[in-house]
Amino acid sequence: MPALVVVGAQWGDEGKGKTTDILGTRVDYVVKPNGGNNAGHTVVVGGEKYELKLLPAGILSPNVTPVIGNGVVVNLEALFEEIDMLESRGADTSKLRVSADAHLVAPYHQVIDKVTERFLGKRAIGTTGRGIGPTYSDKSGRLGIRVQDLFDESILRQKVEGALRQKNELLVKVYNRRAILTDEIVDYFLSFADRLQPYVTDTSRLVNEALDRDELVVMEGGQATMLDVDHGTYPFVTSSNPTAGGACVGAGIGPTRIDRVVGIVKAYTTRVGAGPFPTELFDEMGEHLQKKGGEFGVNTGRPRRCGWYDAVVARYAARVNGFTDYVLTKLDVLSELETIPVCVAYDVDGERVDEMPMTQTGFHHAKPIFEHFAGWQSDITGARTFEDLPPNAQAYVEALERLSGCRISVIGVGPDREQSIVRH
Ligand code: 2SA
Ligand code: GDP
Ligand code: MG
Repeated sequence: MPALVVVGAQWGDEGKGKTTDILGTRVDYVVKPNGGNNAGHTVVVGGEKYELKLLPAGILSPNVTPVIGNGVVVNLEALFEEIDMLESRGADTSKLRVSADAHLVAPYHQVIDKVTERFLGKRAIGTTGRGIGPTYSDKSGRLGIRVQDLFDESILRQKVEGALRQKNELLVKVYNRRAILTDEIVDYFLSFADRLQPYVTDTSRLVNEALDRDELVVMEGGQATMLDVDHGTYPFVTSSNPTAGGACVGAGIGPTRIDRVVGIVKAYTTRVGAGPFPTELFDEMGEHLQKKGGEFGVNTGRPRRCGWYDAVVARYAARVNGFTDYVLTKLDVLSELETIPVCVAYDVDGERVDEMPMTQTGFHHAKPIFEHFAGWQSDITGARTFEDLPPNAQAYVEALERLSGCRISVIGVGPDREQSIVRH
């Protein structure tokens, strides 16, 4: 089997980390193609909880070579903090490979992220404050600093000088902050160079050669479809392409290499940060899902907004990613509810709409049209086959499958590696 892509089908935190971790036992390479330390994956292995931000969750499987692809933005402080945390808990991180082409998050990117949010006021995005957007802006604007620049001091200095000329204009004149000195930033980056060097690789070549040998490569997308800068709820998005096409760009492989595109979808919906969310709950039911599902950001600790499953979003995600399979997670969180509403279409200004509205205005006006499904009153965390699930839980899964544009191949019934039902 060649390459497989794992993509969030909603607004993130669907359980992508757990999914790559489960696959990990059979996988040779896990590549992170986009995002940075704005991500947050919780993986539970034998009752032990690991929280990963920058590193792909595949790092917890000893046979896996974890790869940070060219499409990632790397915060070096965060990288080594995470490596140290894993090493102190007995994990082996020596196989990690980092693309020489990946861009680096500089301290000024974090400052700009925070002040931009403040200046946006009511229109703030609710970013993680990790400098992700400004780093991707510099990448597109050709003012970025890349991993390879750490190994050529004269190039590094020229690039930092160029970037700071522009940043300091903004920081001093617009934001009334102090100017940042070139030496400060050059010294900051160089302080990581020796430690980083052994990990730095031509990762596109590495991954393509693994595929040539018929090894199994998983691309673990960060964030999610609805946070994609092209296909998400712009401007309330992250600044990369977490969709399947972005995984090719961010890993340096061609689309013909990809065999399966797996959408990870929660049995309900959550969102962190600002932006439209048609099925959002503002009552005790929302609080119930938040509490029972443990819906708090791994990275920032922010409470996640909660709502019902949105099949319009799922169908849209299936379309823009070309999903071959779904992994449906957190079905156990819905146990003991009497009825479970599912959004099957929207009412947009009095008109029924079955597909994602074309415009931002249309989506902001979308009101959910629900179908109601009967709940089940028993604990399902011990289920290991589809038949172990109570009939109403089976019917709920089958309804989601019918409504969401693709087969559901795996069902999550708890956070642990073992708590999964594999159907296909
Ligand atoms: P950014 O920081 O520029 O990427 O923020 C832009 C938007 O993208 C959202 N975003 C996320 N949404 C869900 N989960 C994310 N990761 C963490 C987690 C979040 C946390 O796994 O829990 O800990 O708060 C993530 N990363 C970015 C963000 O909320 C903005 O809406
Ligand atoms: P990611 O960003 O997509 O990797 O997801 P996160 O790790 O941020 O959030 C998903 C959370 O759900 C984590 O705390 C997981 O441990 C947990 N989780 C994943 N799958 C399941 C499941 O099937 N049931 C339950 N109860 N929790 C799950
Ligand atoms: Mg997460």
